[in-house]
Amino acid sequence: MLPIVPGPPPLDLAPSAGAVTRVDGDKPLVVWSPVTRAHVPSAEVWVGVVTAGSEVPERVDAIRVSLEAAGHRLVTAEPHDDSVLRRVHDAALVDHLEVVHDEWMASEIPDLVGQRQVVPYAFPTEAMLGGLPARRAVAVHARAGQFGYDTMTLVGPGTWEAARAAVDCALSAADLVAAGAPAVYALCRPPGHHATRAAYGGSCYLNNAAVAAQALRNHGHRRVAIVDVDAHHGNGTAALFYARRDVAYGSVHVDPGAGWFPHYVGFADETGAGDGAGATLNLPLAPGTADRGWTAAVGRLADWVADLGATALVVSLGVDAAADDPESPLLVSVDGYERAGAALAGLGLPTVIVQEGGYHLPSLGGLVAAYLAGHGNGR
Ligand code: SP5
Ligand code: ZN
Repeated sequence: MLPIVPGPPPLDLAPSAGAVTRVDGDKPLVVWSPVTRAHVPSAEVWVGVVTAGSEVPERVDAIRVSLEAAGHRLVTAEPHDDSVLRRVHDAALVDHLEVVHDEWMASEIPDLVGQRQVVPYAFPTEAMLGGLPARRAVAVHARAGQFGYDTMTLVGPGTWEAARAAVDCALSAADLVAAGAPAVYALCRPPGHHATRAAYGGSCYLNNAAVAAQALRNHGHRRVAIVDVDAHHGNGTAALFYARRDVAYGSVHVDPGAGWFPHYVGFADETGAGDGAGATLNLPLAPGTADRGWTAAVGRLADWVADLGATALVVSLGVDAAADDPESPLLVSVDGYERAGAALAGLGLPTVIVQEGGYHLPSLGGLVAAYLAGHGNGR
């Protein structure tokens, strides 16, 4: 086991004097874990340039403080075994993430160039291989590119522990919903919806929402719908369930065809394959879309879920579609997020709400609180 790295001290984000601090049983329970703060991506390498990390541990503090002030009850995630996680992800990815930072630090790279976080540099794409069989790369700096699909998503000393703790948050929330809670919010971090079956990227390592959906299936729900309102298309979740009928995926996001991450997928004509034909719905929006267009799309997703006959819902709650967010050009307001919560609660389905993106620390907590206020505890 790697040592747990606690991450930087929490930001001082205490609610201002006079703020309402109460516990209200009608509000979704919050599951979190302090270990999710152990992942500290001080940098993201973007187009070859070292930029400041955006998916920082202070996100957890900002959300937690806002939800406590709004009267939500917080509980700590229970540890779970790997069975659901390994149903969702390839064993090779899970095993890689668990050991890669140790192997990196034991390699010549830290001494040679001073790089102490795992950053891939070569990628064994089909185009590179040209049909030749790929061997297991001996050098850890090469092997990093087999499992990491971009250079923005670094692995540091606490990344595995944090990502695994986020999975426990999602699994604990699914347990509580399966036991009868109408809606439970999992304060997952790092986020998950860009993680595919066998690769990590887009600031995501393990797919928390996919794990929650699979857990609800294992708890006996016949059909689970995932609604993804993060500003970006959740390519990992979409790919995991693209050919499955038992877990449907619907998403509203900034149009990848307008030049936005994940660039290659997330288009409206992707509707599922095989058994999953018709069980995917992508609603890409033009950059600059604000509340009217965005909430209309969320309403369409809700109608679509109602028609599917789903028995449970997972919401991938990214709040990076907000106007102040630095990572997306959508212009959604706090009121828009509250209305999204109300629209999805209107389905009346047992719901696990999983945190995805959202990077503007001053407004992050208020946006999550607004979504949960709109959602309430179902009906
Ligand atoms: C979960 C989630 O919201 N992931 C976002 C992944 C998209 N990131 C794309 C980043 C593009 C370049 N950002 C430049 C700022 C670097 N600090
Ligand atoms: Zn996002």
